[in-house]
Order: sequence, then structure tokens, then C-alpha cells
Amino acid sequence: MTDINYLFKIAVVGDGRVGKTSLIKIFTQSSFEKEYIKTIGAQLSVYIGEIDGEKIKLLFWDIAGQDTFHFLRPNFFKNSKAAIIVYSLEGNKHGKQSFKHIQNWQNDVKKYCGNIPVILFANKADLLDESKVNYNEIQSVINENDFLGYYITSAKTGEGVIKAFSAIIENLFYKFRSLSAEL
Ligand code: G3D
Ligand code: MG
Repeated sequence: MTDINYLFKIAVVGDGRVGKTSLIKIFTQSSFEKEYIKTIGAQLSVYIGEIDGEKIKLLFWDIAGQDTFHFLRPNFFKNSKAAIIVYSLEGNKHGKQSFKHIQNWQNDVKKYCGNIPVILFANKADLLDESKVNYNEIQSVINENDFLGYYITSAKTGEGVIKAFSAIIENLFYKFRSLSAEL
């Protein structure tokens, strides 16, 4: 633990069943489900990696249930340095709803975390023909909310997953490294 140079908490939000837990699992290969799900309705996964020779540790917090979660939001979001909003590209009602709800999730992030970097994952790409992806629609949500960007991912095939997580991690790392250089 003592050799960790940077420690960041990242909140992962989005509607139920859009693939949050599956995506995190691919990236971190680890999770500590049980005790946290029982106590605060969220799952913690840990990732340890290295950028430019510096060791970083990431704590991904991912909502487990949707209903009881309401009361626990402040704790869930507390001290998050970045957020990932996930929605599903599925063409069915569930997918469309999850896109509409991006704004609600972003409102929560703003309310509890202020102006932290947010990135959007458009997941379940394997269920939608690429020609059917409405890039303009995604881009307007990105622009309206000042998100860092979006990544098309599939937790099933692994497409885009590492690249998407790396984007948010690098953003945090370079931001905090330059902050600590100023001290
Ligand atoms: P959540 O954590 O956001 O609630 P989960 O979502 O990660 O639990 O995923 C919900 C379901 O969607 C799971 O199905 C999971 O396997 C599936 N899933 C997640 N990501 C993808 C993806 O990119 N493509 C496809 N096709 N399915 C995905 P099951 O049936 O295993 O419960
Ligand atoms: Mg989950």
C-alpha cells in the first residue's frame, strides 16, 4: 500500500443491467462484492496499475440495487474524483430509457461531486449494428454536459473496454500529477 503514488475513487453509475459490473470486472479482474452490497448497496472493485513509472490504485464503486440506493447517494459519491456513466446501446425500451437517464445520472454526479470529469460508456455494442449507432445523438449529450468523451464498449466481446477505462485514468493521473507538481 505504501508504494502507491495515486489513489482515486471513481463512481460508476447508470441504469440497472446496462453492464456496469461486467465492464468493471473485465478491467479490474477483481471485486469485493458481498459486504459492501449489504451495507451500502454498492460494489467495490480495485485496480492497481502503473503510468509513467508511478503506481496508481483505483477504487471503482458501482451501484448494486436501484431502489434502496436513493438514501445512500451521498456516501456512494463522496470523494469521487471521476465518474463513468454507462448506458446500453440495445435498441429495445431498456436501452432507450438508459440513454434518456444519462441526464439524471449526471445531475446526481454534479450534485454530490461538483465538477469532476465524467466519461460516457455506450455499452452492449455487440447487440447493435454499428451502422445504427446514432453518433450525433451521443455527441450532443457529450457537448451539453461537458463530458470528457464517449466510448463504444462491449463487456461481452471486450471491444473498447480497456481504451475507455484508460481514457479516464490518464485524465485523472495527468491532472493530479500536475497539481502535485505545483505544491
Ligand atoms: P449492471 O451492473 O449495470 O446492473 P451487469 O449490469 O454487468 O450485471 O449486466 C447485466 C446483464 O447484461 C448481464 O446479463 C450481462 O452479462 C449483460 N451484459 C453486460 N454487458 C454486456 C454487453 O456488452 N453485451 C451483452 N450482449 N451483454 C452484456 P446476465 O444475463 O448475465 O445477467
Ligand atoms: Mg451491477
